[in-house]
Amino acid sequence: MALKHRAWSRSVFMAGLLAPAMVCAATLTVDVSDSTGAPMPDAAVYAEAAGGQELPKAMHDVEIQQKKRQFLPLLTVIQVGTKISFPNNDTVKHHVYSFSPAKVFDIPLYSGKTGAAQSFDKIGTVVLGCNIHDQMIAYVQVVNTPYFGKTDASGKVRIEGLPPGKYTLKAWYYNLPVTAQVVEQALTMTAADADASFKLGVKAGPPPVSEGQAW
Ligand SMILES: [Cu+2]
Repeated sequence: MALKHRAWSRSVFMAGLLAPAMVCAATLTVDVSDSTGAPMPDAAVYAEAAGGQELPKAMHDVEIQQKKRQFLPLLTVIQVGTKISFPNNDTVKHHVYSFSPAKVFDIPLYSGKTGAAQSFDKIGTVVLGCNIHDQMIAYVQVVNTPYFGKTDASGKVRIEGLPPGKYTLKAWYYNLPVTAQVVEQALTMTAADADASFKLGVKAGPPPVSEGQAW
């Protein structure tokens, strides 16, 4: 009797745990293309709350490496409040900095794993540079939602676990004009998976070298 009772409570407990994820969260697949219709990799895509709903915090520490005198990856999307560290895998030293209003910081010349973690507490775009190597550039898009991703080589991104509700779906790309770098559309999620697409007004391509780092 005791055993049977325990099994029953356990299954009720498990159903309670599983139900919200199975019933209420859906996957959004977003396709981003450039002005010629070609797939656009390395675009940030994120869904912000538009119905006044509280979104969860799902922050994990992140790394931006330096390898062969490049930052890896080129684009990092994070939820506001996330920490990023900057391990240096090269034999040369790097001096990582940003002058962007969303995060001004400076890690003077260092080698090895000592690129101290920085906390990104403001929403916006952070452009990273290296004081020694002008060709080094990377972007951090700091967003106010846990529902984000970046497009792969085929211009696609899947955002999982979106609860039903109203959102503003945004796309950001480094080569869009600075004053219009975020493109947005309204999004209503139900319990069903959904698709969306963006066509951005520039051609997909590598970021500008050096002069793009000054802001
Ligand atoms: Cu460097």
